[in-house]
Amino acid sequence: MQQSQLFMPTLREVPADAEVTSHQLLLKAGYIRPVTAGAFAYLPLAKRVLNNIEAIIRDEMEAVAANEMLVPEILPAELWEKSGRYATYGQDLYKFHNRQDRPFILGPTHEETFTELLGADIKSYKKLPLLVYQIQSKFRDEGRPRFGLLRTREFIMKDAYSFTADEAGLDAIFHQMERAYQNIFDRVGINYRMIVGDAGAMGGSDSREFSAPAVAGEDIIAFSDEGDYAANLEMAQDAYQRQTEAQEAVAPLAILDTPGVKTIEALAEQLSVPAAQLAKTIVAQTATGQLVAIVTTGDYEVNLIKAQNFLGQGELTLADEALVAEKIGASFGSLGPVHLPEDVQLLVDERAADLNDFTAGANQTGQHYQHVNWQRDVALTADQIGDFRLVHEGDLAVGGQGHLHFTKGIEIGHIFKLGTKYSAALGAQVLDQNGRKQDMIMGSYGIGISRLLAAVVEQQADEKGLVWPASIAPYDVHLVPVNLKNDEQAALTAEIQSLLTDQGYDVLVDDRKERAGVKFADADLIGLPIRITVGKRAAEGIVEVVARETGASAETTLADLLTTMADLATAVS
Ligand code: 9G3
Repeated sequence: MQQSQLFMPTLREVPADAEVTSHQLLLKAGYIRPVTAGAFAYLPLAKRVLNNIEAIIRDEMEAVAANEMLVPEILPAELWEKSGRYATYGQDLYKFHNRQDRPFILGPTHEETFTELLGADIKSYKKLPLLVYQIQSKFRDEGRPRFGLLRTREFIMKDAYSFTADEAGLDAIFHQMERAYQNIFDRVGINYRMIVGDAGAMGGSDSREFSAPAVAGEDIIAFSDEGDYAANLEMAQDAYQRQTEAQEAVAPLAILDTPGVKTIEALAEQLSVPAAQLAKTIVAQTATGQLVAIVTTGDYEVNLIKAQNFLGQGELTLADEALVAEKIGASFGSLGPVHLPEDVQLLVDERAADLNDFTAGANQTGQHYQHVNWQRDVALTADQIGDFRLVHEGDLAVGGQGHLHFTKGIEIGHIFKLGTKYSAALGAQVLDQNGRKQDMIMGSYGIGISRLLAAVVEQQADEKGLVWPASIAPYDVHLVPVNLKNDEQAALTAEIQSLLTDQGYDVLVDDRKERAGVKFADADLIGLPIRITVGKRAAEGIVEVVARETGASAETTLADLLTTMADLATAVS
């Protein structure tokens, strides 16, 4: 491709509203342009990267016998009324009416569509298992689209759906898709962590989230520096071992006046004891208004998500101070597990359950109990004890392999075991081998393709611009003649272009009438993996080859060009 014919509008500066690297560089390098908030145009270079990512995905989907299809983006509201999701997905769901004033949505995901479609024609278990997928735009009316391609209102997704007659069939496909996703992300060249969903939810572990570590990520991921443990922060677990023997009271319960002490730090200060030896109590409430007191050691924060999953009574929210004062009779900072009102449920984190002779709020404002002993002072049973804490960086990872570190992560893929949630709602049933009707068992599998493109940039760009892995770069080689008016340079450039093209390389020739400095800066900005400069030494048949990622370079002749490129490329990988 001659660069003089390429639509690649680079910018000197980038708009101030571009906050993250990928947004800034993709704008600056002429890869994307905003059309409206949360919706971008993919210019030629970005489209080529998307094509390359999609080719890898198609190859891996083919390998697991997935059928590529394409279904409509405009979907009848009735379809989503059957699953109940028309009502539950509020403002994020694009809704509209057609010329007959009938209600439609723009598809944010397609479980219902594929379930209805396959359910209409698949009636026997003999036709299963089936795996279908599409690569298609999705529409979600995000309240705050931002960070360029990382959070948009229209984005490109590969979404796949599996249909099996039983759980075993789902488990087999789920495992195959897990491997296929690892292959895809490895081939794309993105650094990622796989997060196992909470096993408790539906028997076996019900999901895998693929997260790309990057400062622009919206999730916080806790991962171990040894082994492959990784989890979203709200689910992450450390390897705490409970003490076994019960603990005797050391001294009688004593009231301590703690006027104005509102925080653990202030209490630790007053008592000259570490926060780890104090009990911290927060009060939450369930959707039905039931109060739940949750106790952790003073050095840990309460993890409401873990408590919520433990109780399984829907969302838990922090109770407000007025309600707590009314129901428990004390303000925040003086709450504790001793003498709680009967109707307040008590959960105790296992680290706190192992405290003895400790200080806790007395449930009287400005007062604490000292020398608390669980056995003597609190009617605590084993089923009230669990893991209700947010882990710390440096904690031993659950399973004891390595220590936990935190990183921001970008969710680039997610696979789920769905069971019969959609097939039951939409009547997608097959006759099983005993002739009985059975809802098809489903799984769904997504990759955010446009987000993946941006995640690669977040991880691999440098101060000069984009740096593409060879597997997805828009072109393989940037061929940069310094001065095409010079006959030797023009001839050698043409020879190299035809040699490389014959070898199957995609070559971008910078034939523009620009100074060398501008050409080199633009080459660094758009980030092709290999640059070949044809300059003064063309007369001797010598060109310079530069690897974009490492900056490694070598001078070589036409005869050795392919070898030199290969050497530099392996040095890169
Ligand atoms: C909606 C809206 C936003 C949504 C969803 C539905 C996320 C929704 C989860 C999924 C699950 C899987 C198939 C591919 C893999 C992911 N945001 N999700 O269902 F109506 Cl507005 O999309 N879908």
